[in-house]
Amino acid sequence: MVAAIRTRCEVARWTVIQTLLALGLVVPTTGWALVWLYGGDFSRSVSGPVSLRFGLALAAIEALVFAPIIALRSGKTLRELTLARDQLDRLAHFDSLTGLLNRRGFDKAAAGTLESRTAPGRPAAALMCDLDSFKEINDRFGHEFGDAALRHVANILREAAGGDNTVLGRVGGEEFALLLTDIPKADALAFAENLRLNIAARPVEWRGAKATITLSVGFDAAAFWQGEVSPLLASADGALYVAKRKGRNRIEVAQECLVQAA
Ligand code: GH3
Ligand code: MG
Ligand code: MG
Repeated sequence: MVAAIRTRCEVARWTVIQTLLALGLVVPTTGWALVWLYGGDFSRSVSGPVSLRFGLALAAIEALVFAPIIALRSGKTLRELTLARDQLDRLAHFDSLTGLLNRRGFDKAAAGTLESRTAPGRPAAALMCDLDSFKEINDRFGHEFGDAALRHVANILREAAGGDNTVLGRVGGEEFALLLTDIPKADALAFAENLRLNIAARPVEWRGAKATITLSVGFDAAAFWQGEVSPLLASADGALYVAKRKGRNRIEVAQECLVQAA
């Protein structure tokens, strides 16, 4: 954000400079054009055609000097604006701690994936994952260890989720969401179970401390999903609460009645 504001100040500064340069080009040229037009009074010492040639030569020199400067500065300004826009876009859609999509980025990517893949209706599954008793991890090992644990879990999820058919995001403090498309329900469930076991089997190690992290998962799948992703995610979220209630470190599959294709 600070960089974006700095870029805006820079753009304003260079807009002023460019305007002055452009004026530097236009004003003398206009002046010489006037000398040429009303020659007699202004140019007693130079005749009409001489003042014209002189004016044109001056304009050409100014154009040769200033045009590349203006063009270079405009190119730089455009590059800076593009960079600032990309940076803002990144901040809006990605989580800075883990590098995963944030909630907004996840929703956008999930909607795009479903739109491009579902017609006329393809299998899709949603996983809502929440780290178990994470407050205790923070309380016991410190917030920085907690951050390292979040990065660690994010890396395991990222490894597992590689591929065009999966959208992964950190959608809350210690909550992650996955959308799997074009995958049968049984395979998606096996994927989720594998993920849960993998995270439990790979403890976080950071600055001499070590802790095992476990994950509760709410799962929902539809054989032919059409429409928005939010009902599928909401249904998986409902199942997540059941997984917590039933003791954590487990996967809970949403009840069939909650699986509704739009
Ligand atoms: P449960 O098993 O019911 O999910 O228990 P929990 O302790 O994981 O859940 P709770 O909602 O009580 O606490 C979530 C904790 O996650 C509290 C909060 O400080 C921590 N947390 C959220 N975001 C971050 C973060 O970015 N870094 C760190 N270190 N901790 C975070
Ligand atoms: Mg939790
Ligand atoms: Mg939570």
